[in-house]
This record gives sequence, C-alpha cells and structure tokens, in this order.
Amino acid sequence: MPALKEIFRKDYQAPDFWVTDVSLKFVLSPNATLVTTELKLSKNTETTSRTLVLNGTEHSQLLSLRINDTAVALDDIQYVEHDIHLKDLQDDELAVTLSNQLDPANNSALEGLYLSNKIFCSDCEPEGFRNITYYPDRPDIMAKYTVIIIADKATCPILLSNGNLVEAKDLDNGLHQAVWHDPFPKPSYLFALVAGDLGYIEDKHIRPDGSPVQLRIYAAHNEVDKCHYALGALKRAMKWDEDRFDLVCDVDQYNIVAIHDFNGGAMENKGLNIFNAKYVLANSEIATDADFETIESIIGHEYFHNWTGNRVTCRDWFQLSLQEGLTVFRDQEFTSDLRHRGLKRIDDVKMLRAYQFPEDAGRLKHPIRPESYVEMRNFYTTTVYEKGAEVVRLYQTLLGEEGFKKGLTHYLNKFDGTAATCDDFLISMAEANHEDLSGFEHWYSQAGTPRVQVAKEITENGIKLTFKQLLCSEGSNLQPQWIPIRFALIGSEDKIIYEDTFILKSWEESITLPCKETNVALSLFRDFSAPVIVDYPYTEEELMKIAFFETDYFARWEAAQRYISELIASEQTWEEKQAKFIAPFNNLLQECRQEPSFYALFFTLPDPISIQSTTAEKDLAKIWEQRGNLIQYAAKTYEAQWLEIYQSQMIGNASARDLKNSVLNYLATLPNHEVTVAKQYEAATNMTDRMAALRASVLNNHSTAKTLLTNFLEKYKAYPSVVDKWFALQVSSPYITLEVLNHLRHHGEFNSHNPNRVRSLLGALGQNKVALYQQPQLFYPWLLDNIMMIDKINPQVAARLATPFSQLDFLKQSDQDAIRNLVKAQLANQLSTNLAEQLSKSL
Ligand code: 0A1
Ligand code: ZN
Repeated sequence: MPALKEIFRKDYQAPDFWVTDVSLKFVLSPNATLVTTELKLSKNTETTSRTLVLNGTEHSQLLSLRINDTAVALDDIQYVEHDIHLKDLQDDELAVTLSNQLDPANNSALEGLYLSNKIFCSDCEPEGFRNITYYPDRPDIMAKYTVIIIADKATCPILLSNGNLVEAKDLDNGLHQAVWHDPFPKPSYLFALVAGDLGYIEDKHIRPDGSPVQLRIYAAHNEVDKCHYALGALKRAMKWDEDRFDLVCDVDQYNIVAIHDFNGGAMENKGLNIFNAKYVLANSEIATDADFETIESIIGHEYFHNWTGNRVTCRDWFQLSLQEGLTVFRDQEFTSDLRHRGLKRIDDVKMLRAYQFPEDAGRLKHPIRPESYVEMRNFYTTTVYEKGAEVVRLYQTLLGEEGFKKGLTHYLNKFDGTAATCDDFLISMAEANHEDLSGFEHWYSQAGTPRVQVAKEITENGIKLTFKQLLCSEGSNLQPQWIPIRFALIGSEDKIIYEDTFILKSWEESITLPCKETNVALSLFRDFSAPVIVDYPYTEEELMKIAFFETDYFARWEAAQRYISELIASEQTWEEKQAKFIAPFNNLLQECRQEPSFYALFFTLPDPISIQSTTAEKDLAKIWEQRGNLIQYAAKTYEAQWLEIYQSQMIGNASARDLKNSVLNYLATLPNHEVTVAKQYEAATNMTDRMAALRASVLNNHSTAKTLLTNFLEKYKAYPSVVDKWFALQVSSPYITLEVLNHLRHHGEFNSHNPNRVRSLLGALGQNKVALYQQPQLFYPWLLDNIMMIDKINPQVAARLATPFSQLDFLKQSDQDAIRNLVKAQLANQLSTNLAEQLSKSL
C-alpha cells in the first residue's frame, strides 16, 4: 500500500504568489502533445515567505523552465514528490515560462488531457490541471487565461477552450490554430480544452437586456440529432436563474460537449461545460422519462455553477460543499419549479436515504466540510453534495424564499471574483437577513445523521410535544444542530387542525400546542424539513390518517412507506399482514387516476434495504421474500382493478406511464401476466415502456427474460447509454449468479476503460444488497478482484466502486468480518492512493 499523506483543513495557508495571467499553447498530438505555459505572477503581500510551488505529476515530462529571462537547468530544479518548489524568489512581479510533453492517448485515468473516441478532452477538477502543466493548482488562485490550440485540421476541425474565440486561422502542413481568451479570472480546475471532429446544434438565449448568448452543444456527428432536448433544458435553466435569483448569463458563447469516456457526470468549466454523453444525448427511443428529468437537472446544475462555483469559487477543497451543496439545492429548486415540487422532494429524499444515510453511518463518514483528506477525488460524495444541499435548504426553510434570495444575492455580491468559505456563506445569509444563524455552523463540522426523538403527551393545557436530538458524530465537544421541524396535527374529522414549524435549537425542548382534541395524528417533518432520522412511535391508525389526509406529498408518501415497513417487520401472522396490507388498496385503486405519478410512487414498496435500516427486522432475505409475496397477494386480490387501471393509462403522457408501469410491477408477479409484460415490451414506442417491461421480466425471473434481453441488446447495440442499462439491469437482479457476472465481464460489449460501462457492472453489483446479503462469500471477492483490475486503469473510478466495502453493517456479523479480512489482505498489494484511502478507512 502507498504511504497515505493526510491533508488537514486547519493547515490552510494562502499562497506566496498569485497568478494574474496564464497563456497556454497546445500543439496537439495523440502521443506527444506539446504544452507551453507562460505565467505572470505577483507576490501575495500578506505572506512573508517567497516560495512558488508548481504542482505536477509523473504524467508530464518537463522540457524547459525559465524564470523571468533566466533559464533554469532541469537538474537544478528542486522537487517535493512531483511538485516543483522555487524558493527565495526576490521579485514581486514574476514571469515563468515552461514547456512539457503529454501522452493523452495513454491517459486511461481520464484526468488532465486525454482522448475519448479520438476527441481530445480535458477534465481538471479538482487537481487534474497539474497533469497538463506545472502550475500552482489550487482553487484560491484565480487568473485570466489565453489558450492557443494547434492541431491537424482534418482530424481536429473543432478547437475549443473557455471564453471567447478571438482568432482562428490555417497554418502550414495541414495544421490550424484557434485562440481563446477568457476574461473572467478562474481557478485552474475550471480550465477546459476540447478538440476533434465534432458536429453541433445551436440556438440562442436572449438576456433581459436584449443581448443574445450563443448556445451550442457539440457531439459526434451521428449524435447531434440527440442533443435537442439538452439544448432546450439549457435555455430553461438560463431563464429560470433570471426569474428566480436575478442571475444572468455572463458569457456570450456557452458551449457544451458530450464525451463518452468521462469520470464524473459533467463539469462546469467556464463557458465550456463537458458532459458525460449519457447526460446529454436523449430522445424517447433511447431515454426514459426519468432520464429526461435527470438530463434537465444536470444541464441546469452545470449552468447554475456559473454563479455558484465559478464567479464565486471555493478557497480550498475542504469547502467543496460551498459550491456543490448550494448548486445541488439550486438544481433541485429548478426541477421543483418546472415540474412537481412534492414529487421532486420525495425523489430527492429517496436518493438521500439510499446513498447518503448509509455513507453517514459507514466507515467513510465525514462532515459536509471534511477536516482532512488523502485524495480529494474521494470526497465528491453524496454527503458533500446531497447532504450539503439539505443544509442549504435549512436556510431557506428558516428564512423563507425571499430571505434566502436576499442572502444569496448578498453572498454573490460580496464574494464575486473570489474564492470563499462555508463560513462566508453562513455569515452572508445572517447579515442579509439580520438573523443569528450560529446554530447552523455545527451542520458543517459534525458528521452522522442526527436522530430526533419525539414524544406526544396529552395534558390539561393541550398537546405537549417533546423533541430530543441525538448526534452520532465523533468528538467530545458535540454541539446541538439547529433542526427545523415542520409538523401538523390531523384531527378526528380527518382535517389538518394545526400546523407550524418549530426550530429545535438545543438538545431537548418541549412545546405545548393549544389543542383540545385528543385523538389526533401527528405528522412530523413535513416536506422532510431536515435531514434526520425520526424516532416516533406512530400508531397504525396515525399512519393511515397521514397517508390519506395529509396535504403534504412527502408526509403522505412517508406514512405509507412506514406503514408497510413496520408491517413487514412486525410479529403478526402472515394472514394478518396480508389483510392489513391490502386494506387501503380499495380506496387507492379508486383514486389513483387523479394523480398518476404520485400514486405510482405510493404503490412502489420501500426497498428491502430501507425496510431493514428503519425497522427491527434485520434478515434481508426474509424482508425481500415477504415484500415480494405481499405485492403478489395484492396483485392477485385486485387483479381485475389493476388490469383496468393498466389499460386506462395506455395512451398518455409521462404521468400515465408512471402509473401504468407501477401497476405492471404488480401484474408481473402473476404467472398469467408474463405475457402482458412481454406484450408491452414488444409494443413499446418509447424507452420508458420498453425498459419497464424488460425490468419487470428480469426482476421477476420470467421465462421470457432471456429472449427479451437478447432482443434488447440487438436493437440498441449502437447506443452506449442503453447498453449500460442492459448491463446494470441484469446485475441488479436478486437472482444474479456468478456465472452471469463472469459472462458479462467477458462480454464483447464490456469495456474496462469506459467508466459508465464499468459502473453498469461493478457499481450495480455494489448496490445489489439482496444478492450481496445472500451470497457475500461469492460476490464480494469477485467485486474486489475486479476493482483491483480497474484500479490499474482508472484509480478514481476504482475508488468510488469500493464504497460498498465501507458499508457492511447490513450483513450478518460473521460475513462482515470475513469481508474485512479480504480487504485487509488486498491492502498488501499494489494499489493507487485513491483506492488505498477508501479501503484502509473501510477497516
Ligand atoms: N463539479 C462537477 C463534478 C465533477 C467532479 C470531478 C470531475 O472529474 C474528476 C468531474 C465532475 C459537478 O458538480 O458537476
Ligand atoms: Zn456540481
């Protein structure tokens, strides 16, 4: 295992030199790209030492270095690991010129400059720029960039970088050159370069002052016809940011490029967003309704970064949640405003609980603002992103939409063009609203999901509620976090008789509500008003009341999920469980056509792992079996009604498809409806319906599944994101076997160099908790071996795939021990620092 060097937040120091201007010249060639870098620097008057650190890596071969007009002999250069340390520089203004050579074609880690399908492409966040040139690669150094790109015109007709194209001309020998200038100072992680044979579509956005922004989406020539939806989404995002936050696009050319080999989802490089192609390319033939929504939100996310991330960036990487939590919050609000706020909230909470809660309870847990890291790339986590967004949402819950906007505007004005911290954000919110928000501070420094215990007591003066918070963070000096609790009381006439928001600011507080009714249902954390686990002994009657009579979508859905989870975990007889499970369906089946998408969520039972983590039942196999049996029992009991709903939603929009396909999941459990599933697969005119049928067939182990899978691959071989779905679906089946895994691993369509394809196999297995629970001794060693193989190609992707090894609590104790021994043994082998950090912390 490599030595792991930990970097601490408390050790932040400002640099001795700022960079004001960067000039980069690239002469592109797949195996020998020449980079010439000219830097203008000036002394930071706030520090006394005079050392310039130019970060580098083993991937770039330094050819020359000059400081002002003096050449530095390569042998005289002092390195600390791969970083150049230039000490005792006496001038306050400096010019540094250097040249180096890169091998993009062999950059399988996809950080820095690499080739994807013959397209030159860069990815620099967080510390990839140092793979391109030697540079003080830290986000608090913001400079203006001029980029000259020279390449072969026949193979690379398109040459792109950040900012504005200021010159384009032909050169000798079939070469051509483009010069881009970005007038906005930016940190190095926002640098981007793309060059290759690409097509594009374009449109424009008209800003409030009447001026246009030219919008282009670039993709492979045969894919540009699938970019129209993304382009529309970009226009909607621009308009929304103007309407909601008065934030206007500040560049005249806004380019997006779709790339097939990409480590992340997308990247907000100034004026030149680079996207994982799966989040751009879409039409109804290859993308599901859910895919369309995801694409819209990611297009929005990267655009919203232009203000929250680019104009104001983070001072150091510990502050990543400053821009990511805030920008996720903004993209969530975008989707909520354009689509359905209540349903969006349910989706986001499902995602938070499925991925972030386990992370916050596992061995890689960290606060949204971590205190230390070894490899920053390992901290692009659901905690920093999604829990970070929940923390930003707390401000809005407390201050209201107007107060939040006031705070955001103040923050952006105050820190425009600079690199800021999470504290700066909190203080801005407080200043703009003249509020004390000090209790929010602890959300940034304490890890773990807080638990809130609630007790309800009927007293002479009314209903007394007691709230108590329990934190599971480490450290001796834990402080209570401010927790907004939205709640309501539903009275005996099934109406809401009281609603309020209480801010829990200390460890324990009580309130008494002036309410004389005694038979009330208490609905807690409406709209999921804080990212906590709620301990309250709901009665079945209370849950039913909330599920049927609450007005808050999240609360209704949540109550139904709890009802089912508790039922499955309870000690009642199977007959009692069946009876109680199907009782509500009589009404639900009548009502569901009024709000198809909501009822589709309502009909979808909680995942086995969610039932296990929220109840006393720990046998995941038993949960999975009972859950399946209940679905089948409801399917059988109401078969005629299900079928009638199913048929009524045949022609319709996305909501109709939601409902129809949730009903299909019931019907698919009945042997006589295998044919219904197969028919839907064949007759489908869009990917939503086709995929839903294929999924129902595979997850119910239908005899037709194999034929449908073969047909599916044949049909969609040319579409990478669809082939990814084909892999992931098979791997997420509870019936998966080692034989099928090996078959997929050696399938002609598997590609260990493509992150999406790797994730569709190894990522999907890590998420298949039912299979992992049942046969840990088979699947974990297989997964680890394959992660080790990927680590040799792409450490960043491998490290991410290893997170399941840090979340073993759902397994039997003896299985956990065996797997940790397996991990321990692997640590003796050669691994990247990325993977070593994740695996060693998992022990
Ligand atoms: N800033 C991007 C996330 C991202 C991070 C790292 C990447 O490459 C290593 C790429 C993208 C976002 O939040 O969308
Ligand atoms: Zn982001």
